[in-house]
Formats: sequence, structure tokens, C-alpha cells
Amino acid sequence: MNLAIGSHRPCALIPVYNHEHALPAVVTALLEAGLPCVLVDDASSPACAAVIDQLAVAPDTYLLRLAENQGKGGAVMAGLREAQRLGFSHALQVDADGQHDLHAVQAFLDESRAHPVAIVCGYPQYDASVPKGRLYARYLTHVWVWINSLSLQIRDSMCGFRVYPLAASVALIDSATLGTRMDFDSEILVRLSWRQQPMRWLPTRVHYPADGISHFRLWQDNVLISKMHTRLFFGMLCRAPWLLYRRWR
Ligand SMILES: Nc1nc2c(ncn2[C@@H]2O[C@H](COP(=O)(O)OP(=O)(O)O)[C@@H](O)[C@H]2O)c(=O)[nH]1
Ligand SMILES: [Mg+2]
Repeated sequence: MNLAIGSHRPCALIPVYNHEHALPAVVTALLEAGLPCVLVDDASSPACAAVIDQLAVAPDTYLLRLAENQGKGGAVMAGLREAQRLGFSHALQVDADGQHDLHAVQAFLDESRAHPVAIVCGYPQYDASVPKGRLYARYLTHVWVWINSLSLQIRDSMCGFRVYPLAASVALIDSATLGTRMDFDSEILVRLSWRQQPMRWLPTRVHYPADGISHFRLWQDNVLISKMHTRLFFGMLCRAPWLLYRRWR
């Protein structure tokens, strides 16, 4: 089944770093949902690279292999450019570890097709499996993001499950330097909101499997995330007159 209608030509974009156990089921589910898959191998281990190679021989599956590990954000940015180069108009970013609820794919694509200019973002509905430390850390990020975007528009900036409109997203990453690791997901949303990018929000279930592997580095990634909020704070101050004028004009 091909989901392409008019100029709406979506693909899935999966950044992969050593998630060879969950990846095959994720790719199979996306292909079955009719979505071509762009896999970005972020310099994974040989074992994971072998699994990716096997998956990439299937029709509608594309592989971009990075020579050096870039981090989640770097892998997503490389994948956004690759998806655009391949002629897709939108990319649904899905994590390789099976954390995102793929039953929601159709709803996200429908929303994107109805609002092709918008970025369609998931806001997570956690089950009991979420590590409490990560959950509380998110509240800090919510507050920073509201301050830095000078709005309450962004309901959740850390859930990667979202449909990027490629033209606007690639234009942004080509013109600004964004964080390349776990700081990316929040930063791109704040910067898109500065650019008045329309945003749509859909609830999505997020599950942390007990045997799941997260490569989130508690200390380094939280330091990077704090630096990103600080950087955006000064960016917001420079733009504040315009952001406020825009709101109240
Ligand atoms: N942590 C991490 N994830 C990466 C990297 N490159 C790509 N990814 C992918 O980014 C997604 C999120 O990573 P994950 O470790 O699950 O982080 P978490 O969901 O925030 O705990 C997964 O699809 C990873 O395979 C990297 O350098 N580090
Ligand atoms: Mg994960």
C-alpha cells in the first residue's frame, strides 16, 4: 500500500544506535503500515550493523550509514536531509527500541495529511514502566521550554515520535546549529516555534520495557540539555520583542 497522496509523501525515519533486538519488529510494523523506512545507522556495533544490513535489502527500505557516532539528534538531522533527498515530503521519527506505540502511526499520518504544513507531535502517556527520575526531569524541561518559547504551545518537547514537515525542518537545521544528542528533540521544537511553525498534538503511549536498552547518559545528556536551555534562553531574550509583538498585535 502506498500512502502517497498529492504532495504528501511520508516516510518513517529511524535513528539507530545499537538497538538490534527491537529494530526488526519496528521496521516490519512500519512497512506493514505502508511507510517506507529510512534507517540511519549511527555508527552502531558490528552486530547491530549486520541486522540493519539485512533489513535494508527489503523494498522501500533505505539506509544511511554514518561513519562516526553523531548522537540521536545528529542521526535525525542526517535522516531528515536524506529523506528530503529521496523525495519524501514528511518524516515520522520513530525510535529503534520499540518504545513508541506503532498503533498510532495511522492517526499521526492522517493528522499530517490534514495539516501538511504543521509538525505533528506526540505527547506521551506513560505507563507504570517509566523510570521516575526521567519523568520528573521532564517537568524541568517543560518549564524551560515554556519560558524559551514564551508560550505554552509546546505540550511536550522530549517525545521523539513526531511527523516532521521536511521543507521547514531542513531549512531550520541548515540555518542554525542545533544540539546533536538528546538535546535535539526539545531544541528543534523551540526553534520551530520561534519561526511560527504550526504544531498539532496527539497523545501517544510510551513504554519502557523492563529489559529495554536506553543509551540515555544520565549525567552527560542532562548537562547537554541544561546547556541547550541556557543557549535558547539567550536566543529567546534577543527575540523577545518580536515574539511578544507577534502575540499581542
Ligand atoms: N542514545 C543514543 N541514541 C541514539 C544515538 N544515535 C541514534 N540513537 C537512536 O535514538 C533513539 C533514542 O535513543 P534511546 O537510547 O532509546 O534514548 P531514550 O529513549 O531517550 O532512552 C533510538 O532509536 C536510538 O537507537 C546515540 O548516539 N545515542
Ligand atoms: Mg528509548
